[in-house]
Amino acid sequence: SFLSIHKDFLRHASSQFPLPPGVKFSYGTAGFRTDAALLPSTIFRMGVLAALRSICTQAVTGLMITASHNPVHENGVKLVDPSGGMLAVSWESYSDLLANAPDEDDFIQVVEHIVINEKIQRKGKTGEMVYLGRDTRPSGASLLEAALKGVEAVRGVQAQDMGILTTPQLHWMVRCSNRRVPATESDYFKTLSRAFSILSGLRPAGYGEPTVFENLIVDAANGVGAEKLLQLLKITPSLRLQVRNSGFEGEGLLNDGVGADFVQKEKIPPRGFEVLSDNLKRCASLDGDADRLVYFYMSSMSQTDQISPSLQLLDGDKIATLFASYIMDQIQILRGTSSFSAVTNPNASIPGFGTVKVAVIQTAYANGASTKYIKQVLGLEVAVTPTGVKHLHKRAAQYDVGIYFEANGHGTFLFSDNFLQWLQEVASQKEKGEVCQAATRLLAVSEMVNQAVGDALSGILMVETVLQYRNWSLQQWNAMYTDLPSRQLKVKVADRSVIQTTEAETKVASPPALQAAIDSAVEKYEGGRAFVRPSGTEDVVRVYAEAQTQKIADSLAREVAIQVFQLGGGIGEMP
Ligand code: G16
Repeated sequence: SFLSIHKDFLRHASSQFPLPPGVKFSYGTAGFRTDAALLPSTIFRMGVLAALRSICTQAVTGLMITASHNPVHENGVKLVDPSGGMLAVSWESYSDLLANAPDEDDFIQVVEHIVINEKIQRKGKTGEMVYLGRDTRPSGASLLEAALKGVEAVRGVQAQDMGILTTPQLHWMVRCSNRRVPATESDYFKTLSRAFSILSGLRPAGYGEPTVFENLIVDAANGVGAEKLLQLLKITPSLRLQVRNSGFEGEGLLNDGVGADFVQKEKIPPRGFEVLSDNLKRCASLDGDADRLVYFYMSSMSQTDQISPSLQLLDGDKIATLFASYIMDQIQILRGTSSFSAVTNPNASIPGFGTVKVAVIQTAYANGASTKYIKQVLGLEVAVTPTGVKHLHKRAAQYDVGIYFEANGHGTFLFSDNFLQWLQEVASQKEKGEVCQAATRLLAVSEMVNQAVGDALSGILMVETVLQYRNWSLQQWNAMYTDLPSRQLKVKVADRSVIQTTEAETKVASPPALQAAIDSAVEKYEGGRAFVRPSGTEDVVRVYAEAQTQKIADSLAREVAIQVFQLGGGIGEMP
């Protein structure tokens, strides 16, 4: 069998990457993530797993070395399935078993278990390949070596080092390669840029001459997104932006007071932007591996109720809403009705296609005002899943257009093949005028958005496209609806796995007293909402609270955090 040929080779290779003592690895929300020094054995073993997944599916898989928004001394690994999405959830338990196998013999046993359980057989074909990528972290190069050795330890599977990339680029490459379409990094830039140009040339009549807005100032979190954005800019001159916090010589540290996670959670401008505060009319932040995006601007309007009155955040919910409204506009045109009506009727069908199923997928973190707007004004279905794009993506794939976003700025949208095929036909019928244009727009959008995973670069192009189309400033976009004030906190506990949740993470199942305590805290405030969940990327428990005023949201969050600390085994300082 496959194993009897290679067992000794695998055993020998794995002996070079011993498990660090006393560490328990856990797959988490998006793969393993911890101090980089602890990771060589895990990354080697994930190389092996990515190779096994490739043999099993007879397709290219991917392995990305990144810890995204985490501090620079940490690192991690995200595995990419042949579809371009995250590793199938059913394989996550194999990852845990492999990562924690104490020695070579146990490791081989787990490999054997996976091979038998998944009925993995060599087909002798050449499609067995793993694409490897890494972000800009200093520990990335040696960890990539470990991954490479892991893939190659499964003899016959090829490892291809794609170099320094954003996470979404690697996902895109895996997806395209398995769909037999050009999949190099330069194809990525060309595809996005071409679609952006098509869309810029397809502004609708009736929205007036395009306004020339200020350049977009992008905070690249001192990460990999900076260099990639500059490359995109080079071939897309009509994109008007400047990159800051690029992580180049003399600039700051990765994710240190910068980036989408920081801006979204703290609601204050990233480091390096303070001095510009008069000029911050159009800004965006990426995270460390450029799979998240938020927009913001500084407003001179003082809102006394807010801790940081001047930063106006346009988070993942606002982005999802902007995109959903644009998609519905195009669907209205395809129906032959005006593109200007605000309220759409999602049940009406398009002549020649039938009902286009459109939905927005969110998590419990979605601001209540966004959910209300999507349901009541856009008339769309909203589905809720647990945190983690792997859950949202799967749900979004059930629709003709599935738009998914987490409030933290991670998201994208997916088109069904059926709908795309129909759009192709309509787009080829020039005599259909506006209808043909709307179909052409949606086809370009389907090329420009990364349908493998959330992608901050294609996200910027998409936001800029819709703003150009509507002639909107960020203020006008922000006015679509007003966010309910919210607050997020982190609580350190001895073992965050003691907190278990249910109902898409909106309720605590264990310890039971905690949910009762949250309920009684929430009850005190009309319209208040709060939930807690263990993070799958950081060693903390996350607390989210939402209320009618910022002051109440802050106290509710604090009250709940204290309960987590007391009932969940808090350590360190009391929140
Ligand atoms: C990852 C996941 C996201 C998730 C985020 C935070 O993002 O891909 O879906 O929202 O972690 O997860 P948690 O709240 O469990 O820490 P990233 O950008 O950090 O890779």
